[in-house]
Amino acid sequence: MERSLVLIKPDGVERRLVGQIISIYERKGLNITALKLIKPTREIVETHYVEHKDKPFFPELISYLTRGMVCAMIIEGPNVIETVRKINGATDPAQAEMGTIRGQYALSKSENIVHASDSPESAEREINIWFPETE
Ligand code: 3AN
Repeated sequence: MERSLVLIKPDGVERRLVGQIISIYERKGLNITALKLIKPTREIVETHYVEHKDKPFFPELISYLTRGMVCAMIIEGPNVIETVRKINGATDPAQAEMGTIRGQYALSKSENIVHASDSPESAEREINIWFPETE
């Protein structure tokens, strides 16, 4: 059984899409094993996105993620990392298939509504950042 760290980012919470997005993961048959609403600190978000710290969009990314509430989840299931990334769709919503969350709900590459871990190693690292109490 695999775990993924999934975030509904501030645009998703502001637009009241939390319930709809969670139900997409649940209808697929995945299990949400931890969930919280959190207004993340800059430190949490900078640690989460450390791989992008030298990218030109990093400052914009940090202010986006820290501007409001984020719904953070641990989702479990067989092959969950690949499955959730398929459900979320391509990073650029313009490239995302219409059946995906980003295809349906997002327009912009910088505000693309959801995050999901891209490997088992990333998942464990990210779960430690967002849910240190479960470790
Ligand atoms: P993913 O979230 O699909 O794993 P990453 O890790 O490449 O994609 O990007 C992390 C986040 O950084 C994206 N979810 C998006 O918010 C932001 N981002 C990525 N590329 C760009 C870009 N070219 N311009 C602005 N923001 C970007």
